[in-house]
Amino acid sequence: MSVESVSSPASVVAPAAVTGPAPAGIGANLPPWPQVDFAEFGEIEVKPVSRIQKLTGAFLSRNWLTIPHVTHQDDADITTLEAFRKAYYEDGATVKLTPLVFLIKAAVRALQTFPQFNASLDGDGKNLVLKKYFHIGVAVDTRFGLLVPVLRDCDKKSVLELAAELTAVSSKAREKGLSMAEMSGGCFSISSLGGVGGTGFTPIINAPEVAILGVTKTRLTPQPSDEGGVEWHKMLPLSLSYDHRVINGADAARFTALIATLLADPQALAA
Ligand code: CAO
Repeated sequence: MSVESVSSPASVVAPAAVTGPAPAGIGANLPPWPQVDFAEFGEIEVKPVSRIQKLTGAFLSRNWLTIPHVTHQDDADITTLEAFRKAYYEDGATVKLTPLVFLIKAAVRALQTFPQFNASLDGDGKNLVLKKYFHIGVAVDTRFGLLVPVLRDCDKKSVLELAAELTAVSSKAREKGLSMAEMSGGCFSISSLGGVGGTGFTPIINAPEVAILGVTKTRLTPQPSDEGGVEWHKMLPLSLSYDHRVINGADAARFTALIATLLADPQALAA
């Protein structure tokens, strides 16, 4: 699924990214959608598609059809990070601290190292706009549909500040929805299904961004120990979709590997 920003039902407006010309010819020669009388085959119920779903669906189709996506898969060893989180909770935590917040910090460092990931193609595709700010969108599953609040200046915020902001903004998204302002200006998005499940997926890029990181459920994996035996490590699957017009596969592999390396040292990310 895409994480294109859409607003709550009360305040939907078209974001700037969809006001440009539609790419010529794309989808023009496709056969018509099959018209089927499903009632012929059994009992059915018909429900209208919500305004948010229609908007999201349009963005999804545009992004999927117009961006040459590649999804790179990797794993991050978060055994130390999980021990760090456990110790944090045992110390009487007041703020909910999930792996996602460390991913935001790691993504910022990776964007600083690989500026072509913190970029957008301009309207006619002739220039790459490199951003010097680090605003990260986070996909939130709500009753309105998928909303993507943008956490601003993540390079300047601590792990705990980001954790508190993520909790507040995801609660707001679920209870009231979000304004376009709260969902605009993102540089890079993260879509975490870790609390739900899965071993990997293909997130659709949130145009005009050029990459998105998908995360699924941590799993225990046996690894050879230094003593020649086996030890169990907590591995976090990472799925990075990138726009192949802007990013090449080797850089995507380096970017994802750097995120994995950074996650292995949670103390440094929390500093
Ligand atoms: N592996 C295992 N457990 C994980 C995990 C992972 N990768 N990531 C989070 N968890 C755990 C959390 O630690 C938490 O456990 P506890 O309650 O015991 O602490 C539980 O799963 C639920 O986490 P959460 O979902 O409340 O918090 P989060 O920070 O991980 O995510 C949010 C917040 C808002 C991103 C998430 O709730 C959400 O909406 N995810 C769905 C996004 C989505 O739909 N993406 C698909 C879009 S298609 O591209």
